[in-house]
Amino acid sequence: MNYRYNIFEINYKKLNLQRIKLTKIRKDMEEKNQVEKKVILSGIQPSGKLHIGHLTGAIKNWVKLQQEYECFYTIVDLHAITVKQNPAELRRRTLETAALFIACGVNPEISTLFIQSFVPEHTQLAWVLNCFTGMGECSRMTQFKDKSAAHSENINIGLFSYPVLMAADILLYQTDLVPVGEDQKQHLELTRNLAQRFNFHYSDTFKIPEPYIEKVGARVMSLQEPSKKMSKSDDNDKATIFLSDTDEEIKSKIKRAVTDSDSVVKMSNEKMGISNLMTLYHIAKNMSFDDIEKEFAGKGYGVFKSAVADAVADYIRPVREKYLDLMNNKKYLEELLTAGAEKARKRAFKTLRKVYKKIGFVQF
Ligand code: ATP
Ligand code: LTN
Repeated sequence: MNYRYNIFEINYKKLNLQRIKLTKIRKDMEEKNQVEKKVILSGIQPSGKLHIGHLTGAIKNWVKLQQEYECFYTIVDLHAITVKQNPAELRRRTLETAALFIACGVNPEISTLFIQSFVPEHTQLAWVLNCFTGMGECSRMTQFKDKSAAHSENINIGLFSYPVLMAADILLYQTDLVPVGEDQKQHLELTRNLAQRFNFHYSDTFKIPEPYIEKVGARVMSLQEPSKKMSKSDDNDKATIFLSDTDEEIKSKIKRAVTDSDSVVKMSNEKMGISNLMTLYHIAKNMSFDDIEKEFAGKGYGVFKSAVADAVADYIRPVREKYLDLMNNKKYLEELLTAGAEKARKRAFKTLRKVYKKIGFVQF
């Protein structure tokens, strides 16, 4: 009896030791995986209300990728001030933007959510990168040309070096992938060039990031001028479906969307208005373009627009409801943004320190 009891005790101890060993191995592996997870960074300016283009062009992909990658999503308020902003509105929109990220499915427990101006390393690295960027490079940027035409009274140096600050946002985190809409491709190209230039001068310092641009939804067009991209700063409210719009507002905007004098529902470069509505329907219903063409063959634009209006209203409704809920809990938002910035700073500081050392700044 005694003997049996002893054997059992020895085995138990052994088992326990093994369990401790296994837990340690599992923990080590988890940590290793964490370190090895590829990094994503992306951002949106709090310069206006977010619209359906932000969801389909950027945030939808952020949500899709957040399990597989280590993600940093930022509200780029420093970028927003390159055009005139009302201070109270900027403050409010910054929180609204954070709430909308979460309402669209960004999980703050998995992804790091932060406000750009909370992390001073962004402007610090931007300054260094400014000294490696040619005037010609910035003047070629389409967004600079468009924005300086739209804000001719305020063509400031911040607007000019906007893409350099964006490069700093990305390079600070040793980012692998940048999910953005089609219009940001050129800025990404400049980011890659700057990283390669710096690495060439001073040895490997920055990861060279890749853009991640989905084909469908990467460029949602204005409902009123379908040759222009849908924009939060459009003067015409009817051109844009905001994520905070009510069902009635969404339906009315879609029913009034500019189309053409034809009546055939078909994807075509000559039918930008209809193609844009088909893209929205495709996203909201997850239906192929062929099936959409078949469903509406011979039915005319009236029936089609009504179906798009209902589908998009159904698609946006849960986002709006979650957003309104979050806006009633500002303390929660503020806390998670503060925690996000702390985490972001740890990573950003490591890169900035390396950069400062390489360019010859005295280190203490
Ligand atoms: P603005 O309209 O004020 O000039 P913006 O909306 O282009 O600004 P951001 O708010 O910073 O600029 O854009 C954030 C992200 O949303 C970017 O990845 C951008 O490519 C994407 N995005 C913006 N508009 C659209 C759109 N119409 N279709 C698809 N993606 C878009
Ligand atoms: N310029 C971007 C916003 C932006 C961004 C970034 C996007 C600023 N910094 C870093 C991706 C990564 C725009 O969409 N207008």
